[in-house]
Amino acid sequence: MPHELPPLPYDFAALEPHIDEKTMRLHHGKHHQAYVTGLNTAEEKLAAARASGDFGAIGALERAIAFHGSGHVNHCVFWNNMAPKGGGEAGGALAEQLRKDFGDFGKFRDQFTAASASVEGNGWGVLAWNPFLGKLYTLGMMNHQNLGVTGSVPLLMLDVWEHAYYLKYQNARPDYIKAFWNVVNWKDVETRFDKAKR
Ligand code: MN3
Repeated sequence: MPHELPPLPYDFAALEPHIDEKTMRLHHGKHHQAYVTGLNTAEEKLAAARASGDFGAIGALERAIAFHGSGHVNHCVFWNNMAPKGGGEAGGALAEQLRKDFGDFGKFRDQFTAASASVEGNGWGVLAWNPFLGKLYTLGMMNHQNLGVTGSVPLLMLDVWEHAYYLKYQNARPDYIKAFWNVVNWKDVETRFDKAKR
């Protein structure tokens, strides 16, 4: 079964004024769609390689699946990490874990902001839970697909590719990151943490 682009969980204009409608339309309909298409194409080629027994391109195909597959998954997490009337601070068990691993919510927010701002070129700011080490980590992730410590589960993801903010914020990535905190859907992040801990 081919992968499909899921609809946004809110209207394209719902995150205004923090994230503008035009950016959301292009980002979801063009960029995210391209990762879904790229993943399907690479999986078809890999199936053809299995059928023919010619695995000459397996390295390139697996890299394409890692890139497009991660692009698809990351955007699915990112859209749901945001909501109109979002913002504020984390609650529940996540709030407790953030205090344990970062000191307090403000220190976590500063570290996540710095990690997101520090990404060279395209990438993501990530808060991830590592069930093996029992700890939350932040990460400035390059492209779509390096997730730091093996086995980490992404909880909160901020797209810092220029396509995510350039129309409204131009080169001012720090302003976009600041605006992001107003639309974070903490209920969604808390639910992801609760599931990842189970
Ligand atoms: Mn993107």
